[in-house]
Amino acid sequence: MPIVYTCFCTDIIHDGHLNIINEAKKYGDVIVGVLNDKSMIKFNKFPLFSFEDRFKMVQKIKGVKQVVVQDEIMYDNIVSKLKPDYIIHGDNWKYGAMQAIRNNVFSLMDKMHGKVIEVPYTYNEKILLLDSKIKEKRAMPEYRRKRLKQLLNLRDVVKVLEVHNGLTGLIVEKTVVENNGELDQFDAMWLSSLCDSTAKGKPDIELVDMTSRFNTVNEILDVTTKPIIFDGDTGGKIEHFVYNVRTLERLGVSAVIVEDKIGLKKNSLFGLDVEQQQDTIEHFCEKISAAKKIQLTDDFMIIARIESLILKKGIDDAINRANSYVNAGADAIMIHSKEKTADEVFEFCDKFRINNKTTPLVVVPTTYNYVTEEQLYKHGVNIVIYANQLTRSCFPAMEKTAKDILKYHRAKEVDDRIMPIKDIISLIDEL
Ligand code: SPV
Ligand code: MG
Repeated sequence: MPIVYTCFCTDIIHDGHLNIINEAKKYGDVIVGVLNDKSMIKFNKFPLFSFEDRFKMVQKIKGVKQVVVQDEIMYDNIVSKLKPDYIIHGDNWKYGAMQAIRNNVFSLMDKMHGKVIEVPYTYNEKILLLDSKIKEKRAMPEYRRKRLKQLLNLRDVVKVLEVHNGLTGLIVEKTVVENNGELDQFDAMWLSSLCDSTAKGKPDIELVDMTSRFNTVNEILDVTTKPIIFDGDTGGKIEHFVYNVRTLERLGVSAVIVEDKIGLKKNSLFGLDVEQQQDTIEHFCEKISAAKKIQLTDDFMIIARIESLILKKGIDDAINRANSYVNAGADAIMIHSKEKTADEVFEFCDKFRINNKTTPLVVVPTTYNYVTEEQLYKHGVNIVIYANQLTRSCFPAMEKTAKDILKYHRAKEVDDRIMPIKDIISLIDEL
């Protein structure tokens, strides 16, 4: 019997999948691949259920002869292993980033003299409802909150991009690119205090109060499913910080990063140009322990941010602090630097990793932006935060538009470089 292969990348089986199986049966023995977790993530579909459960779910479908694991988004390995006569897929892969998969399958099957069957994607009320229910589930606090810890197990480097409102949240949520035959996307969102303040026209000095910051969080939670790392600045008074940790955890935020400074906080990128004071190790450890004590779930992370390199206190001070903060209960360490090279960050990470192989390391390569995620990974980094790039890209674009409308006394000249209204509307999902 000829072999008909299809791959499922789903948490639920609906009429659309059953339709594919029924079509597939007409051509031969049906083998279904279940995409593994690591690949599901690159596909922008964070699995709600374990791989084992998803595998069993497919095994139960009538008409499926065999279920296998597909461990790459692209089909090269699975095709060379199974040598299918047919590959069958819904025709929805003709659009967006999935076109890369379609091209890959067509070229592989061409070489093998196999055939690709495209079935019209089944859209009906029931399927749309199921899809949106799954999406809603991913947005629920109990699923979203633990996702950062899950990602740390699934990803070499967890990639995080700055957000400061619903729209930037949607960009992080939905942007998927094809690069060198791979699909990729951001894993999580960084709710930067710098960008949240800047969006409100305010300086980054803990002036925007927590009520306002939580409003931003809620705005983003409302339209996204990806995990949030909240920039908690200094955390303020310990007695206040614990309340804010409780709120963040309840909302479904995955982590708070709290920095070891006290007094009037200024943005770290000012370095020694402004007066900034580092907290004592003892007091900051107290802050970390108090937050860990108040936490209710195992999902939430308290990440301790070390400002020693910003304040030119040296690597040894940073390492000493990192070890103390981990002992006080910190779930991860963020090491910040405003140098143009990554040298001091690499040195810190290498030294830290001599005695600590497991505590996740977080970096923010704003000034040493030439460094790649892979280079950072080689030095033991687990989370890379692109902390302000969306704010910095929208500001000059908006300013130029404003200037040109003033210059030409009409909007025609700016139209070619701005987003068509139609595209804006399609970015926003309707319920
Ligand atoms: C932020 O994005 O608000 C940060 C990172 O805290 S930095 O601006 O580099 O201090
Ligand atoms: Mg900040």
